[in-house]
Amino acid sequence: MADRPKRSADGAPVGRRALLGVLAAGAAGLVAAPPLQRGWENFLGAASQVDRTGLTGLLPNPGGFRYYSVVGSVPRKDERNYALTIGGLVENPRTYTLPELRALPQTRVVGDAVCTDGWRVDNTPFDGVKLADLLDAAGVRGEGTAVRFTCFDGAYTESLTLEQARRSDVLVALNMQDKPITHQQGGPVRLYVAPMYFYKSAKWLSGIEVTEQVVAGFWEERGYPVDGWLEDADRTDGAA
Ligand SMILES: Nc1nc2c(c(=O)[nH]1)N[C@H]1C(S)=C(S)[C@@H](COP(=O)(O)O)O[C@H]1N2
Ligand SMILES: [Mo]
Repeated sequence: MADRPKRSADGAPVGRRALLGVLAAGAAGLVAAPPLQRGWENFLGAASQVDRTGLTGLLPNPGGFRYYSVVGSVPRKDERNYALTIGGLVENPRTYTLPELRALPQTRVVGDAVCTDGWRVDNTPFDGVKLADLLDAAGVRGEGTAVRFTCFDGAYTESLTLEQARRSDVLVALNMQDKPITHQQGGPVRLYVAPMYFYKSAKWLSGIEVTEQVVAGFWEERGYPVDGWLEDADRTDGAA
């Protein structure tokens, strides 16, 4: 992924160098006095407010993950207001609440989270509903060949071919590391596409739409491959 484009600044008011200094100072303070998780999230939120480029991905985060968002602030959703809509080229479009998703059969997938920026967190357990199960329940129509994902951050999108989406290691994930996925990590519901780079695993998932062809996602419009396979991935889904 050496030819990956730099995330371009879209009007960030602070120079990258100046911002890095501010962030480094903040990070140094955090080493001395680790804040409550909530405080850390607020700090990250404030950082991504001034920088919409994903630069906050450089910040270390508990557990080895980096916080990524392409927007400054993302609304919080929980069992009271979360909804996942499945539509497009399906026989039975519907909306699932969080309790409804939790009541469906849960599958565990243990895989790696690998960002194109060079960090990775190996052997991470995710639990949730197989995307294949939701697609089967919705009844994909004959014209459907791909799936488009939308997010309640209002900006991020992703996509998979229908064949990729039906793999046994692609989850609509509710838990990560045996805990409900936090807001910061894309909760209450994110996608987990185990065999691909982590940019495919859309956070804050709110929409699943079956489409006639692949629609390039947020980073894909900016040069990333739609087929974001990890080098060691089994592209034939041998587990299915
Ligand atoms: N909605 C949304 N999903 C997203 C992203 C994002 O910016 N917005 N970034 C992607 C990228 S590039 C990575 S590496 C992971 C980061 O997940 P994390 O913030 O839980 O570490 O989320 C992916 N999904
Ligand atoms: Mo990433």
